[in-house]
Amino acid sequence: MLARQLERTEFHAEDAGLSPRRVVGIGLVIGLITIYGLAMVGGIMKAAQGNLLHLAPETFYALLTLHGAGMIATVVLLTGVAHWYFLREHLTLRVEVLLFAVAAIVWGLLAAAVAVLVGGFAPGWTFLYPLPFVGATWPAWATGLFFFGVLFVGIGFAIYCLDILAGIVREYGSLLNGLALDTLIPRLRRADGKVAPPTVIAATMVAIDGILTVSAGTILVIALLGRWASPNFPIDPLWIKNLTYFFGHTIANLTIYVSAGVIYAVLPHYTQRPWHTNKIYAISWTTSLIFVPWAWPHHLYMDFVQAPWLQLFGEGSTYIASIPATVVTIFGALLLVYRSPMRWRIGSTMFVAGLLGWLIGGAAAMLDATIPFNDVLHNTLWVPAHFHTYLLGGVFLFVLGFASHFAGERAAPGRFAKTAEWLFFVGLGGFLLTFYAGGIEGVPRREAVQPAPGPFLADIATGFVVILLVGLTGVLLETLWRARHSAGQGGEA
Ligand code: HEM
Ligand SMILES: [Cu+2]
Repeated sequence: MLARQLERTEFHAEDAGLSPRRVVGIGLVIGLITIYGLAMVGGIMKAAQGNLLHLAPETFYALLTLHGAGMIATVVLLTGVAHWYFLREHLTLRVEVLLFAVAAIVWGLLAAAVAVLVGGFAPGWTFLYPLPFVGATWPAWATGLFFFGVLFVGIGFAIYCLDILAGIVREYGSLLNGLALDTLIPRLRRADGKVAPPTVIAATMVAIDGILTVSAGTILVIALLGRWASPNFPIDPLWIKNLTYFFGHTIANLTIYVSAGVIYAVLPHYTQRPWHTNKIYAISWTTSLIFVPWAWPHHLYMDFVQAPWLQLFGEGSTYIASIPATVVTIFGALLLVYRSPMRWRIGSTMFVAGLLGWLIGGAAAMLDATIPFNDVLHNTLWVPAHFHTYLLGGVFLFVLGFASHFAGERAAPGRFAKTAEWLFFVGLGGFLLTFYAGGIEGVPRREAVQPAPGPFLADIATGFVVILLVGLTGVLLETLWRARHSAGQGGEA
């Protein structure tokens, strides 16, 4: 009786006109607008590091904090909704849950934006203890609000992950089957012979590691909120630095694995060939599942008080976590594209270019995670160089590719779209190269005022950012135009 009554009063998003496609569209539009704004903030930072613009250092560090935290939360949102869109073909997922997750992340983003833009919160996106508290140029409320924002983003992502895990168990019987381990262990095989496709394998890995990451993030934020409420709250700096990077490294890293799930689902639309599961996917993704949460110590190589075994374990885990999944995805994609009747659209070009960004950025990351190289590259511009390669030049391209697909991009791009795409890629490549050049020259990262040749390189970078933004504007306009002209029809390539 009560259950029935509850059911009647329960909120159904569909009744409010919020179809799954609509909610995905809302997440996509909010995310793309946010990224566009934060990319402009990135350009302003480069201009300020060069000679083109003057910013007070407090303002620079506040923008740096906003850009970093905002970008990470936004790509979690964007890759999340994109993957969810395809996962619904295999799992029963509730649109209400997605809506709630999107709302939580957006609230978190808004809280962080107020903390930074109004309050002036500026310790960098990793808010490494004791930076948020010592020598702060901002009021205490901004610190608290920012942490609540992080908590909200975490809650949104955790809810998203939990609904996916429940969906996988309902559909495939267990999480082991979600990883397609039944291809290896006959005992797990289902009577109906159903095996999880690669996009579901990726979802299983991401959702399990996602819950783990958010749990660590929650402990971290509660500890920091404790310190915020009472200055005598005991915090061990080494413990919290480990926790900070367990959370920060892993959540940023997971966006690549979510993207892989999107690639598995979307590329077959362009190549007109299915992407099948086999034992190699089960092994690679289970390996990533186990080792991704152990890669964070590569952020602590400089901390001589850290246990040496953990340093070596972190180095090994970094390789083991990333190589297998990257290799199977890139090989799989090449096999799918090779000699296929590939339809070259903005969407498919973005996906193929994004794979290249993933590969190059991943290799540059691996170099930095190798102890003798880290001795030289640690906290130089090499670090933002490599992660912008696979986040901006990888994950973001997958998001743009998804947006084109979602908009229903049927015909080949015209002159306008092709020009926009070229400008975007030229700007992107030039921007990234100046970052790497700064790294090789040993210019430190996270500095409002850099030693030479930092400012010179920043001026060149700013020019490339302008080109990138002009191209991006064109690509987004084209996508919008396509969406208007195929309104109401599914997102077929
Ligand atoms: C046109 C696009 C972009 C531009 C111009 C840009 C520019 C910048 C600049 C200048 C910095 C500071 C580097 C330093 O000196 O330490 C930075 C940091 C950062 N960016 Fe971007 N970026 C862009 C896109 C992205 C994207 C797409 C992401 C993630 C998805 C991202 C994530 C970050 C992060 C996490 C940091 C580090 C913040 C910190 O150190 O606390 N950026 N970016
Ligand atoms: Cu890392």
